[in-house]
Amino acid sequence: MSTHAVRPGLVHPRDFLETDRLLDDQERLLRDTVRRFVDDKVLPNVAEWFEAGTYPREMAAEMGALGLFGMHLDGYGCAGTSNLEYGLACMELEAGDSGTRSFVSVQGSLVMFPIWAFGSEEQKQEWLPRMAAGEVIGCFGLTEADAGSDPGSMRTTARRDGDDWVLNGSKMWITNGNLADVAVVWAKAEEGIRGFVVPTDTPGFEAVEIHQKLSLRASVTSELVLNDVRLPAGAVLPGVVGLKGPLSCLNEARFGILFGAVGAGRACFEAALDYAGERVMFGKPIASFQLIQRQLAEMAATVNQGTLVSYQIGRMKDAGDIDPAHISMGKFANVRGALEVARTARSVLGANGITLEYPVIRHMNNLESVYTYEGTHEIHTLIIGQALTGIGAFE
Ligand code: TGC
Ligand code: FAD
Repeated sequence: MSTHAVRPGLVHPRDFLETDRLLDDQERLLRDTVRRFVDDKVLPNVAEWFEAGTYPREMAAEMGALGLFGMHLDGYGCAGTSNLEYGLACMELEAGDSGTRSFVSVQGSLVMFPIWAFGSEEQKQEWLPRMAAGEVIGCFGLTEADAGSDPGSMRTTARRDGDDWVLNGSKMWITNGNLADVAVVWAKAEEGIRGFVVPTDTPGFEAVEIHQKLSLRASVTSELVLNDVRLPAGAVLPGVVGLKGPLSCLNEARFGILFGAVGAGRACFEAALDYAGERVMFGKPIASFQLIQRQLAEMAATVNQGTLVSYQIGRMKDAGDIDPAHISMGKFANVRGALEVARTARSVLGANGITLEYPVIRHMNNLESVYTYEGTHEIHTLIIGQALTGIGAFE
């Protein structure tokens, strides 16, 4: 029996499909707490950081106090939230700026996660509680100048010398490299790729900041140079050998990114919606023109679709029922969608769309990096293609 419940006037423009209803009270509380943090601590300052090309180290303690680092891990000072809650936090952080979400992704998913999953008890005790608190900052060195999409072709080596390990090589495009106290570095040993926990004050380790970026400017990016970096036997992550080590970390970070991108897209859509209502041209708000309404409708649909995709992938990960290709599908669809939304919103804002007074071009430029890092759009296309056909087309 039909309930005849379809009535006009029920739409909330900022949550068209009532995705809020899909969350429980605890999830909404966490999301709202992170949203307030972003409103208070990120949004008032981020244009300045972006223009200066810096990220303040003090933010680490603030985010640590909020329990944002390694938040979906258990024990060792970590908050032990669900995966969906971690995703919701990323969504809010990236609605502020991709650089802030990146900071949290790298710290929690790329540095704490491998220590938590593959580290010795000593490594966990030594690093995780201080990283969770934001007292110690980490970075993750996988990519090299000539080994980006194909990290298996890395040239950085790890050689045994008695009980010690000696690392040589370099890593490129490393988020937080110059801020980090510790680096998880992946290197080729005789038995295969191994992960090493490297204090950044170890002799032979150098971080060189990369300048002149026009994307992710409110985030520090560096080259790491490893010149005969001598480490004790206890520096190697004992629990994993091979490329699956770093790739498992990427699953965690890509999961956060597929939520985060929706946050950035949502911020752009909301800026465009507000602007269209206020901006008067030809004697009317531009929101009254059909072409602008079409752009708003496209953006709203993309943001709502992305939110639904995120929540579904979050629930799948919490159920322990997820393949890396599911995460790739989310990253592929949501980052592409967010970039389309950002470019559309930029156009709705006209000339105002190119300044840092509004968040839109900052998000748009950031999303160009998000499209490339953590597996380029093309690499995720191929991961999905392989899952669909059973045929790998990477080479
Ligand atoms: P392939 O032969 O397919 O696999 C090698 C081994 O790894 C296993 N594996 C995975 N394990 C866990 N999670 C995954 N997602 C996995 N994908 C593959 C696989 O089963 C195999 O295990 P085993 O036991 O048989 O040895 O590897 P391939 O060399 O053909 O590469 C596949 C490819 C291209 C998909 C992979 O290399 C890739 O994902 N490339 C993209 C590299 C990338 O994403 N780099 C990101 C660097 S970090 C970063 O960008 C941080 S940005 C800052 C921020 O997050 O904000
Ligand atoms: P390439 O691999 O050279 O790709 C160039 C182009 O070729 C892309 O369009 C790509 O999709 C395409 N391509 C490559 N292979 C194929 C193929 N088989 N089929 C079809 N097309 C293909 N890395 C880290 O390890 N740690 C970090 O903290 C980190 N932070 C980053 C921060 C920023 C701001 C940026 C921009 C990057 C960061 N990266 C980091 C590096 C990032 O992961 C790499 O840039 C990314 O994996 C792509 O590698 P690449 O830039 O060498 O591009």
